Amino acid sequence: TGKEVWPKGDEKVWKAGTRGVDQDVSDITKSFVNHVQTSLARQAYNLDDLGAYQAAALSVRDNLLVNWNETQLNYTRKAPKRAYYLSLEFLMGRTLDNALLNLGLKDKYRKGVEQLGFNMEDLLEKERDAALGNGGLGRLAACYLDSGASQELPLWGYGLRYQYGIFQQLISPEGNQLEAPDPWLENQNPWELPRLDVTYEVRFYGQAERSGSGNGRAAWTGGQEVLAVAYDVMIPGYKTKTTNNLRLWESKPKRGFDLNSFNAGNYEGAVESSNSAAAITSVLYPNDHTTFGKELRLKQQYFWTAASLQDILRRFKNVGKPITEFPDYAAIQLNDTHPTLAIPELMRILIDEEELSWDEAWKIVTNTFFYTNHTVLPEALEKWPVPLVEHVLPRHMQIIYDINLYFLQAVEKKFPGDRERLTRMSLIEEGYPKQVRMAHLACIGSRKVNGVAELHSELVQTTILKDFVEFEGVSKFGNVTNGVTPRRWLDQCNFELSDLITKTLKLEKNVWLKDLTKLEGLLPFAENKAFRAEWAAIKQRNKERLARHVQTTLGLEVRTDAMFDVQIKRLHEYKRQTLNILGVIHRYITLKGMTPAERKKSNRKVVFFAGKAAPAYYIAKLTIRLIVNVARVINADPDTKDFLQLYFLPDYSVSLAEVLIPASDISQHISTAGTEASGTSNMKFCLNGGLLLGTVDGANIEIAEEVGESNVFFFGHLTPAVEDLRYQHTYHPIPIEEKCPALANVLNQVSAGLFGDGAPYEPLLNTIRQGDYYLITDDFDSYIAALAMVDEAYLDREEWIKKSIRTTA
Ligand code: 6GP
Repeated sequence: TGKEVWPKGDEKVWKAGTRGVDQDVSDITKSFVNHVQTSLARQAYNLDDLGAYQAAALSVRDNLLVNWNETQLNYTRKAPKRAYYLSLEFLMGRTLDNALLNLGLKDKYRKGVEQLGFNMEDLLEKERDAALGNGGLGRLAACYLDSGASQELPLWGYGLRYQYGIFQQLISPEGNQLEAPDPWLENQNPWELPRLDVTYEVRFYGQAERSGSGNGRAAWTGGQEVLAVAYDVMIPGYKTKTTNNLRLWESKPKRGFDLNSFNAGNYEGAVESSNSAAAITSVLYPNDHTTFGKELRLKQQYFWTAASLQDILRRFKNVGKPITEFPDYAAIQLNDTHPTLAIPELMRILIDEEELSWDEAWKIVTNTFFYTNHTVLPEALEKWPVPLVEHVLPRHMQIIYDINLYFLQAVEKKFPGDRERLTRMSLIEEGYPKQVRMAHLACIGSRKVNGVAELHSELVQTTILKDFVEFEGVSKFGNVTNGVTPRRWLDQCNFELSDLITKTLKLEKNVWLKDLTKLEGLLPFAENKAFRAEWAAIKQRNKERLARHVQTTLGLEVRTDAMFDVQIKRLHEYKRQTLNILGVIHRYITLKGMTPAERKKSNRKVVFFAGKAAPAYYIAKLTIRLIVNVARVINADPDTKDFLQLYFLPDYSVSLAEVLIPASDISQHISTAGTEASGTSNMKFCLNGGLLLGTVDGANIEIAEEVGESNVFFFGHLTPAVEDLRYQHTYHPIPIEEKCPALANVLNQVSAGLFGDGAPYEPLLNTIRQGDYYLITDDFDSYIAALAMVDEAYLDREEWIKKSIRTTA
């Protein structure tokens, strides 16, 4: 291809001018000072911690860029098959600390900034989280990027550069969640690189005219055209030069300004189109597990998939291969159904622009895409009203109808006369309005479909996609259990434990941090008393760090001579924070009924909650309110406050998780069986020596297989029982006083005003008293019994520490 020929000027001069990665402290201080003076236009006199953080970040970024450039050049030269992860969410958290650890430059930077009069920990605290995600799905995407780079795989992420990430959560004096915008780009973002030269046009609305010649082609014209501009975020691998890319798109008007309207004296009209283009990437939708069918969200999905595909195709074309070989050079992973429009969009490009036949195009498409499902909850399965799709994306609606036609013909051929099956499997759900079922489209347009833990993948195959397994064969469907990056979730957030592990295993840190099976080497040390003491001392210091954090952020005093019990995740009825808080109330009532002598014998406990509720999720918000008000009463009660404390930590984030997880003795993963696809924080807690209290659900099951059931506290009904129990609730309800007196008492105390006026909580309490879809009445007694087992186990501290070590191992 002639690519090896040096393209410009004298190669030697270029090479001599190429900056290496900083190696010693004096390089670091030089580049830091240089950024203070030339990038920030400041000096020692007016440099605060935020400015110093920015200078440090810019200097680290220079290092990342050196590696990034080399990695990308290498990919371009070698033209390997590349993987693309399309995700509407990337919950990255902070970058500086992670980048320093991955580059192996943390100690040197610490020394460097100290010489310049700063403290590294203070600078790290100045960084705002990049919170372009809601929860599990978005954090998983971030972990995959870290691991992809660390494993030196040619993996790029594609997402949106939202102006506002997930809202900031505030808690009002009454205990209500309030939402404030998250202006995370306010202080500039040193981790991104605007690529103003990488832009693509994306069309919306307009008309689609079929060519009429029977070749299936159409012309899509008119409507609105907006511009996608690339912003690149460097993703460093751990202890490797490989630095991958996360490309985020920002929307911009194609023409800043409509000159015709302006000349006609319509200034407002002239700016309007520019506003509506910019609005596309203005905000992350804060809903987790629900879809609302909003036009702007549909536009986000199309904008992002259309820009990403153009970019991927341009890169492929540079390789110079025929389009039929596209699947040999690109694999595109769909993170849930959000990017499913990529399927009809690639069909459109291949048919209308590349002029392939339908069959050729479909063959390419179905060898390119891979679909990951993240939930079987019906309210989370995306559906788009046909009239809306027709309006916003007229050509895509035609293509979806065509895909559906050929698909249903094939189904009819295999199952002749089975009308019900056709109705169930159709891409279009009948009704007013008709809706496009995105999971069906993602499934038939992909080469493989996976769930995210064994049980969940099984449920995908036996419930929501059962008909598709019967039609396409089971080999297309599989399981890929989630994982987490041990770099952030152990080495970075729990450096003392990480150092102890390194010392104990007698391995280089980078060896076990890239191969976690090595942790098994810790097992024999569970029997070593001195090792246990070190292990426990680290847990204790992590508790004190968390307590300091609560003290400085909320001004509250947390006891550190207690068991720390943690539940941190999005607020959702299926995750059953309600079960947890009702359990806390039960414990409180029990403690109140004890004599002081009896109380003294009981286990001290501090319970932490954190998590955001979708702004329109009324019941979830009531749960927060209940937690906050129970905390107020319990923490102030002189009878019990030494034995039970409760905290709701506002504004849960990746950074907060990094402080909470290492401090936990026990964490709760207590979803109704069959509802939590996997969970990933359960893995993080275990990695940090925290034990699990959970239901037999999601990845809890596989974790228990690894750590041994004796080290996990399981309770509750199993998945196969759930349907029957719900049936009984509806058709043979048993009064709660009879079925579960302990729970009835707890609910009545809340109603009666033990935690302030009970009336506001009635709608929440009634979800349990009537219907009880998430089976709180069925699982409460076994939950309380499991909590008692946890208490008992914790009283034997040496045995508990053994469990903790075994869990990590
Ligand atoms: C979540 C699942 O609820 C969680 O169990 C899983 O660990 C995580 O995805 C990663 O796979 N799902 C979502 O966050 C979501 O929005 C549509 O699903």
